[in-house]
Amino acid sequence: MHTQPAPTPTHCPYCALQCGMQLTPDAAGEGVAVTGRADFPVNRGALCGKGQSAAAVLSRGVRLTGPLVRDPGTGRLAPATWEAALDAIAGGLARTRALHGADACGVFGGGGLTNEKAYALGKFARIVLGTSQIDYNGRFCMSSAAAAGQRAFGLDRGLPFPLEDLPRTGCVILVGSNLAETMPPALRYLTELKANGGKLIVIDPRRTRTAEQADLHLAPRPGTDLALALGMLHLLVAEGRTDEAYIRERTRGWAEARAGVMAHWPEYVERVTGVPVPRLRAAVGLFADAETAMVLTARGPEQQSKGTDTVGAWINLALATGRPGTPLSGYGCLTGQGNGQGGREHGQKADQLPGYRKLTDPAARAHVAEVWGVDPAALPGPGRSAYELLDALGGEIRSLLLMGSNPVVSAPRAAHVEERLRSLDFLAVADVVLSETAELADVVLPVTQWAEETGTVTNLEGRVLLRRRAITAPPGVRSDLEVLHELTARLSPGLEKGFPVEPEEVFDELRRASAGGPADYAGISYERLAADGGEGVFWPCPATDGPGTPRLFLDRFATEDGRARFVPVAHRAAAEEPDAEYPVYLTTGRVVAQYQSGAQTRRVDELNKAAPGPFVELHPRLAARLGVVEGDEVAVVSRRGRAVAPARVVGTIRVDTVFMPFHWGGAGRVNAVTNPALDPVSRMPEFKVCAVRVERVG
Ligand SMILES: Nc1nc2c(c(=O)[nH]1)N[C@H]1C(S)=C(S)[C@@H](COP(=O)(O)OP(=O)(O)OC[C@H]3O[C@@H](n4cnc5c(=O)[nH]c(N)nc54)[C@H](O)[C@@H]3O)O[C@H]1N2
Ligand SMILES: Nc1nc2c(c(=O)[nH]1)N[C@H]1C(S)=C(S)[C@@H](COP(=O)(O)OP(=O)(O)OC[C@H]3O[C@@H](n4cnc5c(=O)[nH]c(N)nc54)[C@H](O)[C@@H]3O)O[C@H]1N2
Ligand code: SF4
Ligand SMILES: [Mo]
Repeated sequence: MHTQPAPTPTHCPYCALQCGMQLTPDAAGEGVAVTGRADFPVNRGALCGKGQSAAAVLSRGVRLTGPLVRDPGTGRLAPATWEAALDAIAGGLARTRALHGADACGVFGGGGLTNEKAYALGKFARIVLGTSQIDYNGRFCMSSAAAAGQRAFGLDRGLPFPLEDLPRTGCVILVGSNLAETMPPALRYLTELKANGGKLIVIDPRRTRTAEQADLHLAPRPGTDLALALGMLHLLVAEGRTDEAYIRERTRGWAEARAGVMAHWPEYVERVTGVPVPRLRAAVGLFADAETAMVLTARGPEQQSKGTDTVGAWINLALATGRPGTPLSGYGCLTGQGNGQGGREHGQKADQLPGYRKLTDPAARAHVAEVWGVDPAALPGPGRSAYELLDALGGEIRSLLLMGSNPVVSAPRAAHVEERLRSLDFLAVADVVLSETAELADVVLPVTQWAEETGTVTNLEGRVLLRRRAITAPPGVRSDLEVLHELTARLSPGLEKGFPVEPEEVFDELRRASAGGPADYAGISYERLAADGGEGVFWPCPATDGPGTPRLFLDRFATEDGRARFVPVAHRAAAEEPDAEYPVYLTTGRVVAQYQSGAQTRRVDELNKAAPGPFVELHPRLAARLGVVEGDEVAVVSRRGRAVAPARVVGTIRVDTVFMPFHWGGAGRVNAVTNPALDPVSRMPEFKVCAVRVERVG
């Protein structure tokens, strides 16, 4: 087997920080040693335990090494050849299309896929299958922040500034981010902020490891961030601390937004959020006193059925104090998945074409159709959002191709989603491991992993990075790009030339497709990414001889008139509030040692040792009321289902709230309980708040 002798600089397979790492192949050429790359500015050599142990998933014991096809006799998945597996998928999709029409074929992608894969997957859905029914797990992730950013600034890029700006600002409000556990190397930026005299405010119903770093921690009821932001804005107005010159010169819509906060008296906001008035005032003081300041949101305020308006309210607060588009200040969203940013720009989203273009925009359709060599009229329109697509499986959607997600564990109302997946005529899953979702498939394709393939990803700062192949994949494994090429050759012979298997060729086409769009990659080439010292290039970057754009909006916003928009928003209750039958709030999230649905990290011994299984975090007073002590098995029950896990009794959570991580399937699957109520704009499900009953088991 051929291996590259020298260490290869690349990036982590997991979260959106995309820490730089160095891979050194072992003697057998089957594994790699991982070390942090000190020359990469985002992590400067630091890695969390997941990144450190990522190579374990490359080993043969835990990964898929050959295709599997369900045997009609035994009903079990059995080894098959690639030819047989690809023929079966092409046959399944073609049958569905012939019987029920193109829109009966669904495609589901992921924010972990490289830009090249996300691009090819969207193109495959639209021009090979001809279906409008494609969406991806990023809908569950940052779609509310993306929608709010579009509305306010005319553009969505997670952070409009590099992380290196963070320690030099005066005050950071971190809304619903537990980055000490979800992006550990980024904690350094907060430590440096404080060392420089900057203030940190953390807003989270739990006193997390991140909140422990804060100068001020506010612990609102889950789902009430919108009222909290309006309450802070009310106080700013009342105290005359808004930036009127900035508002006049750089924004529109202030009068209406201002009128909307007048009813949000501090005492009212205290009643809604549970945050005492003096603490609300203290937060306003810290934020308004700071010369420069940032508001950063993550999944806490975003994964709500009003996530778009909630982020809108935080953006309004930032705008009213003159922050966005000024140095060392602004609003940003901490994107989550490895390619959460790029994954939302290049066409695997239901309403979108590459370059962050809109599928409904005739000029965008014409541009992309020309690059793809098809008639613009042949491009389907927008399809269903992720949860709606999963909910339609077995109904209007009869066959599904899934690449890069494990919705049996990660989708809201997961037992229902699992039942929908089982009711399909045909399910194909491409994955690196046999995930809970792959277990349900008719055909499973084993694909190459990060260390075995080259591709680009765009991190949470909008920094486009080159991930390089360091080792050769095992023989039975092929890349996602090869899968799409082979399926195209079977479904639409001739079109496969438009689906090259070389990532660089795909990227060069992506550059042309994105040229002139909001997320313009035209000036970014593999050559440039390899030669730039590995620091990456920030989009938009229209010209090969021009720089990228680390800082957005300094001169103007991306709206037609260059001004940001205040959007008037009003607080509303969560889709499901506690009542006599279901008296407690459930919120959900992550722990440091597991990643997402756990499909990859639950296969790594040292991570399992650190985080062996699910748990229910509850306050000692709630525990006492329920007669529960540490370690007791408790059931968390909602109108949709139940999850059972041991109790963790902690003083760091609100008395009215329990918390569960979502990394496990089986009896402890918290998504059996969560509410699929959707945000009307972003179609984001309400992962962060629903009403439950907690019971001692046995
Ligand atoms: N270890 C680890 N790291 C990861 C991931 C992982 O699975 N594991 N996933 C990656 C991905 S894809 C993502 S999206 C990011 C997510 O990163 P984060 O957003 O930091 O992660 P979460 O734990 O989902 O949520 C953050 C916090 O929101 C709080 N919260 C709950 N409800 C509310 C609410 O109503 N309001 C507010 N203000 N806060 C609330 C929770 O208590 C939690 O501490 O992490 C990335 N990094
Ligand atoms: N209750 C609750 N539920 C949540 C959340 C929450 O906070 N609370 N957060 C939501 C969020 S933010 C997210 S992002 C989702 C994530 O949830 P999922 O979409 O399930 O994400 P992963 O577990 O990362 O699944 C990725 C799958 O793709 C595989 N894979 C990895 N790389 C590749 C590749 O290159 N090609 C292919 N073909 N497969 C690959 C992995 O092995 C894994 O099986 O979960 C959401 N669900
Ligand atoms: S913080 Fe994220 S990118 Fe960095 S090593 Fe950990 S999982 Fe990988
Ligand atoms: Mo995410």
